[in-house]
Amino acid sequence: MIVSRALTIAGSAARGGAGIQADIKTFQELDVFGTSAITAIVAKNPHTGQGIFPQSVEAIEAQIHTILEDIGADAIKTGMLFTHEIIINVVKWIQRSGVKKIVVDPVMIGKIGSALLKEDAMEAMRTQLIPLATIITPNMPEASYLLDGMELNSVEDLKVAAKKLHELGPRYVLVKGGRLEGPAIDVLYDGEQFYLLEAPRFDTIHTNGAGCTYSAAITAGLAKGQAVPEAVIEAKKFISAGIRHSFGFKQGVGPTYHAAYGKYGETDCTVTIESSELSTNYDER
Ligand code: PXL
Repeated sequence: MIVSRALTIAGSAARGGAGIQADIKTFQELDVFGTSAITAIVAKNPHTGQGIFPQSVEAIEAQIHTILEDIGADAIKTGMLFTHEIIINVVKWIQRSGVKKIVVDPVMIGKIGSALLKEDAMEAMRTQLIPLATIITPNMPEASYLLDGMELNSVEDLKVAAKKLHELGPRYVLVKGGRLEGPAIDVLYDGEQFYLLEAPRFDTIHTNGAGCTYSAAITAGLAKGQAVPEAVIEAKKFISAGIRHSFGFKQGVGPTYHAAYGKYGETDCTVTIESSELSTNYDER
């Protein structure tokens, strides 16, 4: 039997909805064997208030080495990397691995505003990791941060941002419009055309880990041999079902429901393809 394999290099979110935990649940739901290298542990100590516990480069290297030696990977996803040192090492290990399907979720800030990337790590993310990516999956604040504070207020702005981010070197860019009003529209760009992915907006605060889950679903699709647009379209359905059926537990922002797509399916997503030539030329703005 052949089972596709995906490796996530990301933070552990002890609450179970985001980070490594979201990735592994998503891989499992999509029938991909998941492995993980934990870069940092995110959980709040009640006595000291410390909320992020980075792992040593040795510990991260040990995990990646063991996984690649014993299991291998058809696709790799990166999530929270936190420091400059971790990023430059992850870049080196990815290059050495020979794995070609790389999903970079440029995690910077959590839903409740916690900094998941140090400021001095930004440049290595932009100039070293992002150029290696098959696809990057920024949300609007992350896209804006990567583009020196560019304001994003509309789907047209998402397209402009996707074009500019494509110049950093990834093969595809997915800018997620979750923070706009109206339907949940994301823009996928491959250098020639835009794919506008539209799903209904659900009225819930429980979206912890939505970005992690979405990019993990893309990674699972790529691991299974899907083309990038196909993987992104299925991932959009996966996360849309997850948000449609999301829930809260005792307190705080609850998780998306990782089993929802498998259990209930999702049909309410549409895709529109546009040539980038026909859309606004951002050089003239
Ligand atoms: O959703 C962003 C995110 C990514 N990675 C880890 C997190 C979070 C948010 O909670 O904890 C480890």
